Order: sequence, then structure tokens, then C-alpha cells
Amino acid sequence: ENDLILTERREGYRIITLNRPDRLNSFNEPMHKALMSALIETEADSECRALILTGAGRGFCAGQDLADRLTSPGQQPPDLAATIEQFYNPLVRKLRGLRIPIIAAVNGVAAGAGANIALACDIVLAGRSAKFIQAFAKLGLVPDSGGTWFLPRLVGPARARALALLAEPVSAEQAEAWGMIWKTTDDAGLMDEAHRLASYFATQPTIGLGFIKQALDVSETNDLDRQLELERDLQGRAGRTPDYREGVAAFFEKRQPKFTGR
Ligand code: T3D
Repeated sequence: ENDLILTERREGYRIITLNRPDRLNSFNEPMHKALMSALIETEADSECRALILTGAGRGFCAGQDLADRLTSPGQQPPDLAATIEQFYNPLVRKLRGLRIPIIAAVNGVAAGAGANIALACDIVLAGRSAKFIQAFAKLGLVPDSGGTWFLPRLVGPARARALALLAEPVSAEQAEAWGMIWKTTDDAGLMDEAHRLASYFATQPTIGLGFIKQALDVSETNDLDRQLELERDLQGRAGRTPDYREGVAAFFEKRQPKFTGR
């Protein structure tokens, strides 16, 4: 099981593809480990200035592989707290902590943890036939991978509650209309749009973009005073980057800036 995750390098960005298409790219332990390695490698690559996360075949990700969770009566139940602690939580933290923009290209159904991993990304694009399903309630489980945190912030408390309790599918268009995702594209145009965004980001001031992510993340819990202080500190650091100097110079020279990501 070597190619559970495919990584492709392009000029200035990477594409990571979940690759268990016959199981709708649901997570087993080897795929978790391969994805974490791919993310660690991406983080260490200073040439990599954006990331696309997508799925092979007709689905994006169906969450946990339930074949690994089937038990007979009398058997010890699986320790889900342990797998969340070992795999899902580190994955969400790693995605949120990456300092480059992450584009989720949701090519088909995103269910359970698969839906919430997509929502953890910075920009979520979805093909028109994609669906988002908080499948957990149908199994007796709780939305995980940050679902109970992301959902109310993205769609508001009323919709978050109904989505989590009913586990009904949300179409890509509905998700866009609700502000749960950035944009719906035609299925055939999804990857083109993802590549267009990633190659754009690969030419942009990467350090500044990382600071924007950081500021928006903590604004969820900071009060205004703390947030103003953080903006001050981040702006201080942004103002010392070569890319900022280049941005201002290009403005006055009426030309396109040449950002290096530094
Ligand atoms: O366990 C822990 O560590 C805790 C963490 C939990 C995180 C979670 O994600 S829990 C939620 C797990 N996911 C689900 O409950 C979703 C289950 N899947 C579905 O409800 C449906 O498959 C979909 C709505 C996603 C898609 O439906 P559809 O009709 O397009 O496809 P399908 O026919 O159901 O699926 C295609 C195949 O993939 C099928 O196999 P088969 O019949 O062709 O041999 C199906 O069994 C398999 N598959 C889909 N999802 C999973 C899966 N196999 C294992 N695990 C899955 N999650």
C-alpha cells in the first residue's frame, strides 16, 4: 500500500491526492501516515508556496474507513479517542498550521472527517456534483476533525446544528450559498481552477499570506484588543520582508511585483 497518497510538484506548489478511490479515499492508518509524511515534506519545502488537496476517482474522502471499525458483540469496542488523538487531530492541526494557502479541490462526496478536513483548508472549491455530509450522527458519533468548531463559524449555529444532527448531504451549490465553501465550479473545470489559484499563490508574498492565515485563525477566539495587538505585531514583521519592499517599489514603478516568498 505505497501510493495511498500521491504528491505532485509543480512550479511553486504541490498537489496532494488521497488515493484509495475504491473506498472513496476513506482513511485507514497507512493513508493517515502517508498523508502526514506528505504534509511534513511539503512544510519543509521552501520552494512550495501553495498546496492543493484533492481525491482520486469519484469521491473526495468518505472519512474513516469503517471496515476497520467493524466489531462483533462481545468484542472490545475500538478506542476512538485514541485514533482521534493519534491521527485526526494532528492532521487538522497540521493543515491549519501550514503557512501556505491550502486549496481543497472537492471532486466528489466529502463525508464525515472527509468533510471537515476539506473545511479545515483555506479555500474550498467544489465540483458541482460534490456533496458535504456530516455523516457522524447516523453512526452514533460526534462530528470530529474540527467539525463542531468549523461548522458554526462557517454557516452559523442554526445550520450547524441541523447539519450535525440530521447528517443530511449539502450540495456544493448550497454550501457556496451558505458560505461554507468559497466556490462551486463545473466538475470538469475543478482542477483547472485549483491549479489557477495555486499558481497565482505561488507568485504572491508567501510570508504575508501566512500571517493573514495566522491572524484570521486566532480572531475566532481573541477579543478586539488582542487582535489589534496581533495585527500590529504581524504587520511589523510583514513590513520587514523583502516582498513588502518589492510590493511598494512595483506600485510606484507601475509594474507587476516579482515576489520571492521571502
Ligand atoms: O473511527 C475513528 O477513528 C473515529 C473517527 C471517525 C471519523 C469519521 O469520518 S466517521 C464517518 C465515517 N464515514 C461515513 O460514515 C460515510 C460512509 N459512507 C457513506 O455514507 C457513503 O459511502 C457516501 C455517502 C460517502 C457515498 O455514497 P455513494 O452511494 O456515492 O457510494 P457507496 O456505494 O456508498 O460507496 C462506494 C464504496 O465505498 C462502497 O464499497 P462497495 O460496496 O463498492 O464495496 C462503500 O462501502 C465504500 N465506502 C464508502 N465510504 C466508506 C466506504 N468503505 C469504508 N469506509 C467508508 N467510510
